[in-house]
Amino acid sequence: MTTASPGPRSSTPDPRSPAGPGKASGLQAVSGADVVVQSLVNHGVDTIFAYPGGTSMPLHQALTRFRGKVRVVLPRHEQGGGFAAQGYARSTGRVGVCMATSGPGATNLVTAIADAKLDSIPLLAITGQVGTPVIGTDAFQETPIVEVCRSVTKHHYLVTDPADLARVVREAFFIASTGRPGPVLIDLPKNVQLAQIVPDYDVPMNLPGYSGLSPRASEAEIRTIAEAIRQSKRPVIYAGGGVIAAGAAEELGELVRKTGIPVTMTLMGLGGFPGEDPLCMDMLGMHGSVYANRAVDEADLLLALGVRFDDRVTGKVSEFAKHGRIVHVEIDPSEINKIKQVEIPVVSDVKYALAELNEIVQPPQASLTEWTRRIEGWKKSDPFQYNEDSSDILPQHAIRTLWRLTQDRPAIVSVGVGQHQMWTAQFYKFRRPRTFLCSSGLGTMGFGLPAAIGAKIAHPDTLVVDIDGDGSLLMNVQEMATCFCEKVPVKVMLLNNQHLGMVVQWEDRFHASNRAHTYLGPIDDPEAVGRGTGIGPEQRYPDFVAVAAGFGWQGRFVRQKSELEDALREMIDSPGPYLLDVAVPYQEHVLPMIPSGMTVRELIKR
Ligand SMILES: Cc1ncc(C[n+]2csc(CCOP(=O)(O)OP(=O)(O)O)c2C)c(N)n1
Ligand SMILES: [Mg+2]
Repeated sequence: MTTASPGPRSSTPDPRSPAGPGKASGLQAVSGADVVVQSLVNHGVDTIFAYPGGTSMPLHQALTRFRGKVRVVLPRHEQGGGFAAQGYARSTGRVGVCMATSGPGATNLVTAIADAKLDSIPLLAITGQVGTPVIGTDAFQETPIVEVCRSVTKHHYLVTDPADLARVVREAFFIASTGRPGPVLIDLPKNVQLAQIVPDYDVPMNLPGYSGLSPRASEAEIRTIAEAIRQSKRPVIYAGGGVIAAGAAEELGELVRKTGIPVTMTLMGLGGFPGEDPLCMDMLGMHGSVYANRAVDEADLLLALGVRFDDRVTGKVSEFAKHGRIVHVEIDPSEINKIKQVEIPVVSDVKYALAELNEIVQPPQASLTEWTRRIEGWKKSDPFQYNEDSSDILPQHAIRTLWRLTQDRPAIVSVGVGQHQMWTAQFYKFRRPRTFLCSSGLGTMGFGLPAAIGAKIAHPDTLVVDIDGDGSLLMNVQEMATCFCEKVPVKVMLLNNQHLGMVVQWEDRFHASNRAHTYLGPIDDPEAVGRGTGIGPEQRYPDFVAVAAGFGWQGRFVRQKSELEDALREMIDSPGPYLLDVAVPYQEHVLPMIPSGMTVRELIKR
């Protein structure tokens, strides 16, 4: 990745004088589109996921002049491009960049933008727009995408003056990546892209009201946290995505080493603390562990680090962690007391706060032995479990096996949304930050495959596996073409239960198993109304291995437990993209479960 650039490749002498940030350009005029692409290069962008159309053609034409500097990946649907950019961003921490044309191209990006907003992912979305003279006339392929996305972006621009382009791109990177990260949209009318201007890449930003500086806990606040820890007898750390976004996993580990406080993580926090550490209590919340939920309930001190008290974590808010004091360290002041009133709110970059805390923190005065022994007891009596003797391949078993085979090598795992996602969170033990890519806040089916593409492009030497569901995979199945054509050898372990399993689980629990459009096979199959007697090989639909083959992938179907490990090894060792279609029963439920809005006392174990 370079920031200073020797300029676009061209056979004729190039009139431009490209500049890195801080360098002035020459006086030659270039197109607005070239200014945008040069600005991307100046900000270190090496990959962009972009699908062309009428109003973004000048940008694509400009991109061809930067071959060798910026890889342009052509997704097969803009949503796929948006999620691939997210996979790039989530696995690296850098800004992911996607681009689409106006109208349908732009609206196809909306879900990925909203998803990035809820999970605080640094994303730059660039859209073409109709020319400024016709904006507001319902011109061909016009949608007011800034208006559409206003409430799902961290910031957004409609650029009407080409002279603003370099500044806007600079601000967009700054806003997306500083403070609490998030998505920024830049909408670019075609005439602005075509305008000839003399660029100034050194132009200052103009962001009144946004410093981008991360707030820092005061000394007094750090002392208050240290004192709260010293006085606690039953402390628990509740760590979220903010720990990963801040790059604070090491500081968190040090805090735990110094104090012996057990840790539970949110879905976004997984990987922030090693899953196999004896003090790790895994995930908390609706499908979190019994031991984490009990520990939070009984804690006399909850250290909430980079979290937002999501309802999937808290259940009934008034009952959540009500027996103790709560410290909330959070970079975004708007999260403080938003859901849960806390005794010790600290607006701070988590990494800074933990580093300062580690300087002075002491272990709790009273020994934690009894507390950790109780937690050990809960772990023993109620671990995440499944029927290991089942003759079927249970999804939990498949995930455990994949984890066993990949645990000693760097690996990145993405997921779709549903039961397979929750089981992955429960049974794959993540060791490092940015190795679990999961649409958590928005819960978007179809995330897994494109996110894996972005991660694999950013980490070509790392094994990247999408653990997906059959419903979720179909939502962006077209991205298999991207993998093949763009030479991105991701692996898909498909936990294929022929159902929208998570919805089936809720039907079973709350609607007397009445099947309401949750079977993914033909409607005349008795399974569609819940009256089947099992799903034989001939009933399975679609034939995912054939679909994969059609896209040029290798693939294999497994239903025998004895075959699974061999098939997984084949998948891992295969050179190209590979889909392993694993037949799993749909009758399994993700447990434990705290039903929506309830408490640990209503926790369902089986
Ligand atoms: C885009 C989108 N539409 C609908 C939903 C609601 N939903 C949540 S989980 C789920 C079922 C997912 O099925 P599948 O991908 O097969 O995973 P499984 O639960 O079977 O493991 C549905 C429909 C969603 N999360 N996202
Ligand atoms: Mg399914």
